[in-house]
Amino acid sequence: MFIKQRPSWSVPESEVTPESVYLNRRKFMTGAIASAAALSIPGLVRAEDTRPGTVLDYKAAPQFSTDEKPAPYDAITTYNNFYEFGTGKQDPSRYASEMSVDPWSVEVEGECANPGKYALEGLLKPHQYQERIYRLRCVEAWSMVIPWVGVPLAEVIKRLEPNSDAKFVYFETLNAPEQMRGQRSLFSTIDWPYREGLRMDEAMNELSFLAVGLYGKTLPNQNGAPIRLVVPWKYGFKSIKSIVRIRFMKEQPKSSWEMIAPSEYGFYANVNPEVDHPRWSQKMERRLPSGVFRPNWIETEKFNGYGEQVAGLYKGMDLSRYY
Ligand SMILES: Nc1nc2c(c(=O)[nH]1)N[C@H]1C(S)=C(S)[C@@H](COP(=O)(O)O)O[C@H]1N2
Ligand SMILES: [Mo]
Repeated sequence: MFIKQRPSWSVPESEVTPESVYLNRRKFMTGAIASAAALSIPGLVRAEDTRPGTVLDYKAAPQFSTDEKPAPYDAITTYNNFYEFGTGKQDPSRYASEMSVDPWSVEVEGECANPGKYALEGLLKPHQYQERIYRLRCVEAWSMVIPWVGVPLAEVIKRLEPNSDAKFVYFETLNAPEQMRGQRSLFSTIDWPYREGLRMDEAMNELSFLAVGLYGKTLPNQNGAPIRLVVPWKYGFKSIKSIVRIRFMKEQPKSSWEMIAPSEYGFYANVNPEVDHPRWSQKMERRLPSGVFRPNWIETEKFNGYGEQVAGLYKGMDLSRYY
């Protein structure tokens, strides 16, 4: 299911934002050239160098990337939802360093030919990393543009060889109360571990992505290190972080937010401005960091603007019923 033509939301490589152009070119600079560049643009280089994480080797995937300007690194890494570390937007950046992400393994189970415990490196090794600049639209009506690095979920799934009974893929986040203070909280509404799932054809869609990095380096813990899902046409809560389990299933799994409030957060959770959340409108969104104030709100697009790629998955389904 690969795109032959450039979709409407993509841009030629020459037009991507200055920062990602810079980050991509950086990979081809060596020795003297790099230090000359460092001298001429010290601010930019210094800002880049202070970012934690390991530099990743990746190819830009402009055919899967928006031309909208990515949010600054600081916004992406200090305004987060990761309830394992608390419900405040700053809690994950404060406390996610208490989680240990190396070594990391992922348990693969259920309806497939290759179950087992995979070291993260083994799961990812055969794949070439891509950079994809996606919009992320939270159900709370804020959004950001984020330059992810990772691999298409479909590529990883193919190697695990799901059988014909595998109709859904289920994911689980790390369950480690000693490392995750939100899991120790008496006020937590989530029945840990955090769980999510996709229908098999959604998981195999070319947009479904397993991210291991952002802005060219390994993911900060607060963004779901070392491996998290990104499904850009669905509300952000589907994009489960810090994955330790992948299970192929016959039956539709229950996701965490669906377990808490099925009338507010459904299994499908496709971004849809026509269907309001029971407690607020989904017509507009606050694109961060600039969109905080009402005059700067923007209109939310159906499927978060990715309808060309995914609308076909839902033919014949009444999307107002499958929130
Ligand atoms: N394990 C886990 N994954 C999670 C969450 C969470 O609380 N726990 N929050 C979700 C929500 S509501 C959103 S909007 C996105 C936010 O991703 P970001 O913080 O990297 O922007 O992560 C999703 N993945
Ligand atoms: Mo969210």
